[in-house]
Amino acid sequence: MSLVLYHAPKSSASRRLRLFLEEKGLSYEGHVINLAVQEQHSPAYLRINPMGVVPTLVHDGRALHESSTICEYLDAIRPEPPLRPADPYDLAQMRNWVRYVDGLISNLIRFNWRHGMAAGAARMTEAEFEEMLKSVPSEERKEAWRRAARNPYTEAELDDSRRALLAMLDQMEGMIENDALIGGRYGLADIATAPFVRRIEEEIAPDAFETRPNCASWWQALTRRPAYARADFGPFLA
Ligand SMILES: N[C@@H](CCC(=O)N[C@@H](CS)C(=O)NCC(=O)O)C(=O)O
Repeated sequence: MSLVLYHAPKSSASRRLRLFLEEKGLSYEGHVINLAVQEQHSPAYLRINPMGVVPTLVHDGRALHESSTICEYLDAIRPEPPLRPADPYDLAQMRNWVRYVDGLISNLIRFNWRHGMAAGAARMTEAEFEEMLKSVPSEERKEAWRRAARNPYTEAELDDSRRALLAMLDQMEGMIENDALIGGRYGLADIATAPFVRRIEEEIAPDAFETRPNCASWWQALTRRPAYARADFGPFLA
């Protein structure tokens, strides 16, 4: 089978998919999309990912987008090792958890885009910036670009986002069983959450584990997995 991955090293959705691919033992041809120069908005890339975001996985010539959808697809075509719960209730819980985590992305963006993305956009003239925005497919992302490049998030807004991300850890603290989030078995819920936790521990709230022992143990177990090292999660700030 031919798998071609379009991704960015520091992107959380790309990290999720790389970790999933590694857990499955699937090899792929990787192409880095340079987000700092808006390669994700180029006409060629928009043809395979109309949302203008990474990652995209092309399987035997057919493009797939949305990292969690791609992970489920891979689990369906390569069932071993299973990374989705077999039990229908646990499967439903897993999907709702991943949906919740994905819904937190705007909070992560407030922290992440202050680095490479904002700096790249800050170098553009107003005319260049407005021209670039025309190729951003979603209104939400246009607004995120305007904020990161021209009107940086305030400390109060960053605090709100930090609180939202820590609330995720608080939920995890009550869910974790056997160092896994759903049904006591490692899988997509853990893999989907890992890139967010990586950013929390690295920059957003480095002391978060001190008061959350289950999360600390979960994170230690996850980061000791050989697939985690191969998926190459960082550092973000280098
Ligand atoms: N829900 C999407 C999110 C994809 C996404 O937001 N990707 C970010 C990097 S993590 C991106 O491409 N940002 C660039 C942009 O929005 O211009 C997924 O899971 O695939």
